[in-house]
Amino acid sequence: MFLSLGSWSDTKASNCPARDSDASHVPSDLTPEECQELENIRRRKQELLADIQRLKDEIAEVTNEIENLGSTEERKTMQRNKQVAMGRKKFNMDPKKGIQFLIENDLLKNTRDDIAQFLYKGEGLNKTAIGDYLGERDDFNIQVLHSFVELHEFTDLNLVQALRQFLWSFRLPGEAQKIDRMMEAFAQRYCQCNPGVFQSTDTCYVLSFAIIMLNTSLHNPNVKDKPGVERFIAMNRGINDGGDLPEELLRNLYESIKNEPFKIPEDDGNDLTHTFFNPDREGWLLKLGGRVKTWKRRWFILTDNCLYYFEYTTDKEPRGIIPLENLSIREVEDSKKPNCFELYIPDNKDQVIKACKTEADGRVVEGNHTVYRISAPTPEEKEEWIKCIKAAISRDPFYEMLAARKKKVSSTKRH
Ligand code: 4IP
Repeated sequence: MFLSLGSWSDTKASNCPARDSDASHVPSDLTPEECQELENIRRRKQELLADIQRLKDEIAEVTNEIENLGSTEERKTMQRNKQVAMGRKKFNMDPKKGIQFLIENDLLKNTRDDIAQFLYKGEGLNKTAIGDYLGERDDFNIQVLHSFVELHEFTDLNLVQALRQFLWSFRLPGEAQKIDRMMEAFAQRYCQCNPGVFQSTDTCYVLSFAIIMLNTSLHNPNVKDKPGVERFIAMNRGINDGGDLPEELLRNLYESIKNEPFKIPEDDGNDLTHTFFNPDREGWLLKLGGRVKTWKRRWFILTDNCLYYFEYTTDKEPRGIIPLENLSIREVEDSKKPNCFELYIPDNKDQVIKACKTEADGRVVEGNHTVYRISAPTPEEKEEWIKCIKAAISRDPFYEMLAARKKKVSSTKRH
């Protein structure tokens, strides 16, 4: 017999337990057995209802948990992104502190490879800051530098292509020691990826610089004397451990740079161009002629270990160029002009100083000076000029380093 749970309207048996709870729906003419069965059904119904309620509660609980879980994850991700952004900002202001912050907050693993990867991806990072971090002398930073360089793939790229990639991944710092370390690492990696192209890492290093300087000479508007390919080839004679590099290779590299200058990350005006061409000092000075002793007012620019002088500040071509290599500077008294100093060759008072000047007819000729006597407008300016020229003469570690390597690769005998 089937009884619809909600359709009982009466009950006959007053002792029927089903009546207690649902009296108005229990038919009155039920037998005790039917009544018992009804009671069982009623219990099952209640149990089922309880089960349904429990399930509903459980579903609600789980749904709630899922919802909470979602928002916690989201919150966590948001929090993490926020911290990463903060870490990047810190890195851009102070690379070491930024890295430390990211490590302390479990956003970056403290291993050379993870940090190198982070810098290589470079997302949101300032390329000057990357260059500063990679250029640090600290042992760990040097290890990171090597891991960073190893992330670059140079196989089958020519040296210019590899340099393009490398110099775009961060900004080469202005400091000579840093440049040296980074270019050394670059040269090692290039030679590792391209065995047999160069006799030694030093050759690759020296040629890399020859290319960087060529890039400056060809594309910096301040440089008037644009070297041709023959000069570039001549400049690089003997650098392959005493032997010459294949001319075709040099021609290709020259053409590549000529057609497309290096793209160097710019953000604070401290790029390679500035490293080589930022004037150390400039200003008006009086200069005494070499053979004909006339004083001329000239605009002097001290830069790139050279002293240039111009007739007017706006002149594009200098009247004269005095390379400061091997020269010394001293204060002198002059009967006609105040605040004088002289550039001279130490221990050789009769030798003419290596310099060039432009004649009135436009010809470029060698200078005739055994000394360059110069008068500054004030004693203070004299002091400043002497200080800056001394600094330019004595402290040029980068050129010294490069010269030393060049000497090394040029003097090595090939077997
Ligand atoms: C010239 O005198 C100028 O002083 C030149 O200076 C100087 O050349 C010449 O030296 C000197 O003869 P005049 O103009 O009176 O002829 P600038 O070139 O700045 O005009 P330097 O070598 O100093 O540039 P000598 O050595 O060429 O005589």
